[in-house]
Amino acid sequence: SQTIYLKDYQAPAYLVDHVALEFDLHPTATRVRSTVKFRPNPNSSSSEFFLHGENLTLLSAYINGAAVTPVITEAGLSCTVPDGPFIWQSEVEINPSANTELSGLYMSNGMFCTQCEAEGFRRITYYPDRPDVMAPFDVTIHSDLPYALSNGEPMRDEGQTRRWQDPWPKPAYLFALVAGEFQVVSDHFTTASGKPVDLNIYVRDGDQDKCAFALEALKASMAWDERVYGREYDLSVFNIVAVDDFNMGAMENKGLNIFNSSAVLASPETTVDGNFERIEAIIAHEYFHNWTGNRITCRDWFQLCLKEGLTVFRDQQFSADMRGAEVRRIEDVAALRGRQFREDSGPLAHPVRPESFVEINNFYTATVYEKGAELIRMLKLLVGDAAYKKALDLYFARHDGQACTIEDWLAVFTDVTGQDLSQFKLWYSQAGTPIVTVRDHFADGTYELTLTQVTPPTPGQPNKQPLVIPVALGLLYPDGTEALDTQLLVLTEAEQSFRFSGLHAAPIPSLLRGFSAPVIMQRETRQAEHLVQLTHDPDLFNRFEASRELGKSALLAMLQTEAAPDDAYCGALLQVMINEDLDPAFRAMCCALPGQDEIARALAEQGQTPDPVAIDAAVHQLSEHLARQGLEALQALYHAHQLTGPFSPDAASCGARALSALALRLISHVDGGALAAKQFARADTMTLQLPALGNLNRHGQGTEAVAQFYQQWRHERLVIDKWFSLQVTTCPANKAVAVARDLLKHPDFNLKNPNRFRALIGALAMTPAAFHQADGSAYNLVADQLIALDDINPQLCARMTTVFETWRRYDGARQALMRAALSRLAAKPNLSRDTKEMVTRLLD
Ligand code: DPP
Ligand code: ZN
Repeated sequence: SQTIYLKDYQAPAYLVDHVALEFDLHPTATRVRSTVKFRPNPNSSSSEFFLHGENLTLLSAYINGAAVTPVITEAGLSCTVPDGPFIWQSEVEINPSANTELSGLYMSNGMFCTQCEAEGFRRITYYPDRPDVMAPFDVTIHSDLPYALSNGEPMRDEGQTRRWQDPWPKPAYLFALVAGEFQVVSDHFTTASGKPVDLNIYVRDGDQDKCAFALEALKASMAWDERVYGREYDLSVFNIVAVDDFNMGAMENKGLNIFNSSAVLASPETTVDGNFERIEAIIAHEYFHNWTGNRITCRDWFQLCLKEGLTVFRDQQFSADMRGAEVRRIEDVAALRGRQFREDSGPLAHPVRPESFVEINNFYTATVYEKGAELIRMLKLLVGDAAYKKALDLYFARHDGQACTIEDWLAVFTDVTGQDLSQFKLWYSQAGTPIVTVRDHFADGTYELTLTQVTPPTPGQPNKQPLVIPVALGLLYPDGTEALDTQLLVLTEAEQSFRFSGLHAAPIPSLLRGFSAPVIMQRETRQAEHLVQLTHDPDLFNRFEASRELGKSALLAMLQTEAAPDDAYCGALLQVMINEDLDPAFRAMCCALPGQDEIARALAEQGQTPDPVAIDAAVHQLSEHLARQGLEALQALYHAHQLTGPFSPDAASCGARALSALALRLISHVDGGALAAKQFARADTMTLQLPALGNLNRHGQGTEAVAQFYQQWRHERLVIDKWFSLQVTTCPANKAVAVARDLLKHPDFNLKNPNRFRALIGALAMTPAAFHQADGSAYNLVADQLIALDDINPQLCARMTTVFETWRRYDGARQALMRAALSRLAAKPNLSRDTKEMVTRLLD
């Protein structure tokens, strides 16, 4: 397989002024005719004409009306072309039914559907399938299906012929086509300048009642982007289609977003609160791409973070406005650490802007997305809100209609602020999570803080340079009063000291408030200080941090010295839990015990070898201890946060339910599931039903309820995904492989459906004590399934190999078992390019 390098970028030899596509849809033999107006690119010295194409049968080709015979390879075709502009025409045949990769044009439940990002358009027709070739598209679809959609504006409808015209130049990866039988749920939006927009969501029959929430989220997103970024929508229609078989969460195709049904369908009966939050965020994300991604796109795929980092940042801002900045920040950071820090500390670490790849689909990663968003957050913090706004206005004004680079992006900030961002730019090219070590000293009223930064080596990058690290700092006195309001320290050197004088006692530093930079802060654990912060820090994020640190040290002490569960920590948690001055959503997050993978990571960061089975036991022991210590308070808390009245997924209601769910989970450790059984019996929403079932199953009381749940929901595929996941994540860890083996034989298991595959295999692999059973049985089960999946869906298979990315953390025996499982996958005949790149990087 060929490695592609950023440094080798060359401008396209030909540009496209216009594309017309005509589809004769047929499940096994779709014909695609294209008419493309090419002209030589004045900024290219090459005159070589090459069109990407994969798995296409070329039926005919013409240049300026004359038949031609191109040279065809597996990757595309080349042809001699005239000097000057010319018209290319071709007809190809493709087989959507045979397309199990879910890239290009494929079938899902009888509907036609496309996914073109990153390089799927070349599986539809011959074309320069690269993001820096932008053109307006006209699409004609012949089909007897009731609906046939594409990008842009609907044109005249002539029975079985539907035409769409997209006036906005776009790269091929934003092309979309959908045809099928649908139910349509509609609404309207009027833009700030008064233009009406039709909003439609197309779903399978039976899902009409699950669209209202997404429509509200869409309208809120449209209004938010006008208000906060001054960005209006630019077509008269915005269509969303829900599809069951989809590799990603959703796709921002111009005017025709395609969503994994799990990322759009919502109802109180079938959806949990967390799903509502996720759906709102994904709707916003895809909508925001209309400006950051579509109107301004990426020059090449190395610049993926240009659109993804910025759009994630924008959806995070939106969610913060909708649901509370502090709790959203806590969740975003938890996700960043859980996925991106994990990635950054293993063999798959790569820069936010990678410099090489074999298969671009392998770089739709937490680093590109979540760390990419952190870089923008830091930039905003460093230049200030006013300059950020000016820079963004300049970005939109200067680059509308263009395919851009990170250099273009940073230039608008330099032009607006005059700041030299060359050191900041290292964040885009240097992989790994910086470790900032803290030393401090207090004497004569002066506090001295010394910060040292080191970024550990990552694959291909043995030596790192110091980065620009914004550190938001506050100081507290030991009685919890504020000694210093939040200040922004900017660390630019390997080591720097900062002094604060006029203090009347040694302060407690509240470092990295709001998580002002994506770094690991290391400071000798001081339990007394964390206890003060947990109850007094004005920065809620750092209260959460204090809770995390206390929880981690309690668990590490249990694991390393067989210490008893920490009463002081449990007592402090219970105080926070019942503190009515705090938002219930915050209390629920702050008081949940650290996740098991987080404990494993904390041990690894200290150079120790985690034992996931022992961690699982310690977490259970600590939960039970906490529950016994606070049983009465927990029961009171549980009952005080039962909501009456109709279900609403608003932030306050979700917060109350999260807090009562935390109480129930803890109580179940004492009552063995008695209260959970009551909740399960009366639950009329999924947010109540699912965790009740989880608690029952966790405590060995789930058999009947699991069966009953299946009977109740067997026709709701998204609920059945939950049913698969729950059984492997809540059974005793040493039974999970057996449970998964049984579920693999269940008639509803389906290797070809990515949601179902993730629901079972992904859930098993993301449950640490289950996945890391010492006999290696889970590694082998996952490897067997990946071997079976690779021929069907290489993208998903490659993505799923990341469950092995932490293998170096573990003991020699587990390492050997994981390597053996990966090597078996590596040795599979005809291993896909996608998976091959991943296993090579993993085993390197
Ligand atoms: N659909 C994916 C996203 O929105 C890729 N663009 O992030
Ligand atoms: Zn995106």
